[in-house]
Amino acid sequence: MSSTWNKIVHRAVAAKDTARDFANVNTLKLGVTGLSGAGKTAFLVSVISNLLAMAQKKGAVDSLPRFRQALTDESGQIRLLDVKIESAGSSRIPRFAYEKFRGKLAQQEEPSWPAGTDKPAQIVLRLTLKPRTKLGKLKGALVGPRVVRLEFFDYPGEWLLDLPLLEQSYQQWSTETLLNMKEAPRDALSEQFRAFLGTLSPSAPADDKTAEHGFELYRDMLRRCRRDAELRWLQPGHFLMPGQWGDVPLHHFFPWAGAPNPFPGTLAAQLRDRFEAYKREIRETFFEPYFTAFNRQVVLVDVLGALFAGRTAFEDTRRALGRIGSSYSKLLSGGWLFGRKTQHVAFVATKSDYVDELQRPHLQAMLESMVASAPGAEGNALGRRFHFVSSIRCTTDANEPGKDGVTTRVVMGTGIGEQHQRPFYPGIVPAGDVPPVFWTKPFFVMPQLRPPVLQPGEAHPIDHINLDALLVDLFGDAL
Ligand SMILES: Nc1nc2c(ncn2[C@@H]2O[C@H](COP(=O)(O)OP(=O)(O)OP(=O)(O)O)[C@@H](O)[C@H]2O)c(=O)[nH]1
Ligand SMILES: [Mg+2]
Repeated sequence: MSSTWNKIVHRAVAAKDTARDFANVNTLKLGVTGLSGAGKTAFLVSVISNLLAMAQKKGAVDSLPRFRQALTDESGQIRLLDVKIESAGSSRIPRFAYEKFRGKLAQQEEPSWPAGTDKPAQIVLRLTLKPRTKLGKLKGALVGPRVVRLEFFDYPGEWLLDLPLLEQSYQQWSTETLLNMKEAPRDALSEQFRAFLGTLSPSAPADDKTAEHGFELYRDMLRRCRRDAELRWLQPGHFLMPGQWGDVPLHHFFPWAGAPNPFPGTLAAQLRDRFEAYKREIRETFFEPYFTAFNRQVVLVDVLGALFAGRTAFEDTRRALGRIGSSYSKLLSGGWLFGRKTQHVAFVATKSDYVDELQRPHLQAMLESMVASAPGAEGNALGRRFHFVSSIRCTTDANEPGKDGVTTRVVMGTGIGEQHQRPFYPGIVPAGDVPPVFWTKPFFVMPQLRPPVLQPGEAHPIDHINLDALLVDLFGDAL
């Protein structure tokens, strides 16, 4: 897509939004982002199900009490009149398959979690509200009730890793990536790729086959880093999740610092040009049209998953988050990233139901220290907030009596494929920075848990932790 075409699309969308505003309809674009497996899809399913349930007053429990409180007026009446999923119209972005995902989670015999996301998807919730102010009431009398459209956007988590890459030149990216490859366990996992680099001459001519072969070796290394070592700082993101493009020549490059100032017609110039073309493509097809159009963003992080994957994997996730956090700081301050729309970003530790109530705030503290760990991320903290949640709560807290009379705090849950509930004791989660002593003991193995029994249908509450507080913080002010 050319940038002129992008501008035309942007203006058309903006004009549509202005016309809607006039008719008492406001649109809020919400980006649900996070590394792969962070819990984005589960989060969206739970948010939608709980909001629909709240509006339709389904379920004996009030599943979003703090959200309800935020929407209650002085006379004690709730201002939310209705929530509906809006028709997808003629959108060219696939509709988020909410009903399918929820249906599978609610299967009685064998409930199943959504599969990993491989392409972007969108869903729009239409909230009808009683006006908040006198002026709003007047406007309501003239042009109809107040409507807030919440546009949620879900996409493959791998793509978030391309955000910091946009800031780098091919030389900078290559130098940094190759330096990282010298550290364990990347050093062993990248042996074949590095041996290939050793065969290249700085003056080698441009050649499609060599570029493709190097790309394959590099991509296979990224896959092994993820599969065998659970590493997360794996760029470019589209190499692991190519999306609609599949395997195309645009991807056929790899990091190489062997010829810093290449002449035209050489392999090094070909790789550099493809890297720049890749940056242009992701900027124009993903970051500009979607990412930067968001008014609010939620960045979900599986802090516990990173912690229990061991020190190297944890440090790697921290590096990825720190770099992403620093890119977000620039985004929030209207820096290099195409102007400013995002008003705030909420960083959220997910799956907090794996630990008991006393430890959940530790996850938030750890996330804060992870995000602030990169150079540049600690400054400009404006607009960054932190939370812990569980979108779909699979456990209950309990006290487990020990043989010596000492009680241990546990969570009770059922592993996937198991029939009975049992206690899980993940140990103590450090609050904030992880001290070196933490890595000296064996880790808790985090099993995938069976989702709770859900009522079938699209508008029933789903048990969660803190989702209501997050929703208030994320868009309560805009309702
Ligand atoms: N116990 C528990 N597990 C959760 C929760 N949320 C997500 N999970 C687990 O985390 C896994 C990944 O969640 P997804 O929502 O698919 O993650 P994602 O961020 O969409 O991942 P990609 O689509 O691959 O980027 C799920 O299959 C569940 O096993 C939660 O609140 N509690
Ligand atoms: Mg997903």
